[in-house]
Amino acid sequence: SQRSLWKAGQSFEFPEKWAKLAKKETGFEDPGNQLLWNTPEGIYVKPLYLPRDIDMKEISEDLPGVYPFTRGPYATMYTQKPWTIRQYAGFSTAEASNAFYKKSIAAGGQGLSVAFDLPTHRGYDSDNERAMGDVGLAGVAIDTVEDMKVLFNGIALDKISVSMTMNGAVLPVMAFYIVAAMESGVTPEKLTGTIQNDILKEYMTRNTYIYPPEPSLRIISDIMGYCSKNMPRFNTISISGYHMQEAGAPAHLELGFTIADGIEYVRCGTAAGASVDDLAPRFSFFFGIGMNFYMEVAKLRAARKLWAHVMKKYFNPKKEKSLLLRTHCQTSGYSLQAQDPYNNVVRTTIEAMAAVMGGTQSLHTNSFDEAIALPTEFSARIARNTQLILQHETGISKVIDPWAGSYMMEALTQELYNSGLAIVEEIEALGGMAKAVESGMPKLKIEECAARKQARIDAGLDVVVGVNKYKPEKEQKVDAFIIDNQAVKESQLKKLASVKSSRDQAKVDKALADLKVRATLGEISETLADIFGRHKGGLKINVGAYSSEYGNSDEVTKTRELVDKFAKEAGRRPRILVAKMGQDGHDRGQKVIASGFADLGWDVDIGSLFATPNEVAVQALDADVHVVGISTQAAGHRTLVPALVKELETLSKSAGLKVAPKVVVGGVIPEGDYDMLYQAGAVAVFGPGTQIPAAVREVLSKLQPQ
Ligand code: 3CP
Repeated sequence: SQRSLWKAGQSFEFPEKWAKLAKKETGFEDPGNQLLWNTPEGIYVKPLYLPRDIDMKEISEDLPGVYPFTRGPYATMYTQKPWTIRQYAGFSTAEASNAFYKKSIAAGGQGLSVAFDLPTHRGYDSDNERAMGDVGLAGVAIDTVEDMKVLFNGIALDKISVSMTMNGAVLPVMAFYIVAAMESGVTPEKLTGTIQNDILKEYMTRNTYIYPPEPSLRIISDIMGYCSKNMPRFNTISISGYHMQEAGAPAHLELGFTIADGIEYVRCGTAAGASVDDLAPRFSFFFGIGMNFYMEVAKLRAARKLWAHVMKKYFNPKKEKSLLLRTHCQTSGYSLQAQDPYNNVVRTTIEAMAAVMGGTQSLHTNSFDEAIALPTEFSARIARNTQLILQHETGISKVIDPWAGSYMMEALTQELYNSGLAIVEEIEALGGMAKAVESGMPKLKIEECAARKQARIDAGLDVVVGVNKYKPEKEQKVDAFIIDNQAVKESQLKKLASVKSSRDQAKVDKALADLKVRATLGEISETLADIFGRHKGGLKINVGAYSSEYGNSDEVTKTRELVDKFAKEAGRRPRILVAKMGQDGHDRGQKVIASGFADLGWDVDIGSLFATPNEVAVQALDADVHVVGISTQAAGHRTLVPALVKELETLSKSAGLKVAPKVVVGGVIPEGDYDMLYQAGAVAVFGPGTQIPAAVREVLSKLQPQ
């Protein structure tokens, strides 16, 4: 494959002396160019870097803490204060999460990072019908200020910094946080931490928006404005590329889109009346760190330089702090595998090293079992210890920006800077990121890269150890942490009822408009949704991206033949509805499966995000599909799949159909759930790492042509 890339691609010069030796070793005519690696970023990584690859004039003055901050935002970096170990966590009830936080701090965690459950993100109280499958699963359920007080009980909010990943329901969550702090004696100006508050990337990838873009951006500006006046120690936004990487974006897209998001937020905030120097010093960033080690180190270096340059160019701030890119990083969830899962400890360690060598300010390391379920206490401990070991047992933090001056690292930093800048300029030409998001361009670009990546893995071009090569003979089982969704829901319902019965309802009804009483998260969000409406995401499928990357192998031909045979017998192509249910908005899997099935000959329908089982069943019958494929990433399948099968059966019966559409389920599914899903009526269950042609064949084998 390297040789074919070389033919299509660029050509570089290498020293003759080396080329001769390399030719002898490889037998290649032009070894330097035949060993080039064309990365998903479109960057040609060379086998050998030389002094001529770097521009000494460009880098020789670079110093940490000095504009453009390529070498780090602070002069002394980790030699004085290592990065913050900040593990994203939260599950079930506020009580359970509070106990977990206290234990984590005692065991070496240095800052908190709250994961809210999906109904909280989407502005639903736990008693809402749409919340039924998701309460307390992917994070902690917070309905009221009372829940928030319990969440931080016994934690000094003026000392320990708290990051809250919240975007859609950011108004009630910030209000609850501030009131909970005040009622524990901490005034807003003492609060330290970060609110994610980055709505643009929600429309591109993460999908936990509530309202349409325009009012959402107004909310973001209001929060930034309020915090910069009243909470000077609080970072008012965490501009996030992480979710783009998780959705499939290579480093250059993650970098370019994230910086372009940042520019849009400065514009929004300044348009609302703040000055750039009021806002930008408390902007922070968030990047994902995947397995391409050199590229990820270069990405953080390039990001600091790019932000400093564009801020100066577009806004010319007076304060130097307005030019600083400070960032949190998280190791890649996508790189984790359900197969041979202890390999994930190694993957996470390598990614953590890239984040640290790139100069991150704060870091989350994933637990090895996260491709299977939520972390257990054991796996969370290993994840945290990975960072403690890097901080205490290696000499890594003793040297600032250790890769500086490497021909390769400096060249790669500059190349990523150039491609990031080109994307920023492309977005500017479209009128800024809000307009670009509206056009759907960034989302489609990211989804195309995701389909290509999956095809490369399925075709064995990209090796994933233990998944498509070097598979273990026996599967390694790990304990999965399962949350009892029903129990959490019951406990939340009791607490909600108690808050609702102990307050003056007439006063609440009267005052919900100005939001001054103990309103619940759902009440506040629904009130705003009445005015703003709820946003609906786009439903486009990338056609051709999967098969063009996979190429025409026997496997593809064989699979297509089976699909054609089915079509001939049935009189139509097999048809699948690829759907998502509940409040789980992770749609990388859904989109990749849709592209893959379509490219392998299926008729594919795609379901809206956040559907109820009834809505999916209605769409399936309307479209007369043979099969409904449920993509699940947040554990809601335990409640929602049985409900879907029932709905399909009932609706099919009343429509006079002999058989209901079959149900298959794929995604992050613990082994222990397989039996339960089969018993509920699913005919196939696919874990992460499933090869798409194999899935196509298995699903076909479950269908009778009708
Ligand atoms: C730092 N400081 C120093 C030095 N280093 N002072 C002197 N010498 C040094 N070498 C100072 C800083 O100026 C700062 O003080 C203080 O120490 C803390 O350092 P920091 O760099 O600001 O670090 P931290 O407080 O940890 O803040 C890091 C950032 C923050 C800025 C990135 O925004 C953050 O913590 N973000 C985390 C975001 C997060 O956890 N997100 C979770 C996403 P001053 O404050 O006085 O300047 S989880 C999403 C998962 C996927 C999903 O969405 O589902």
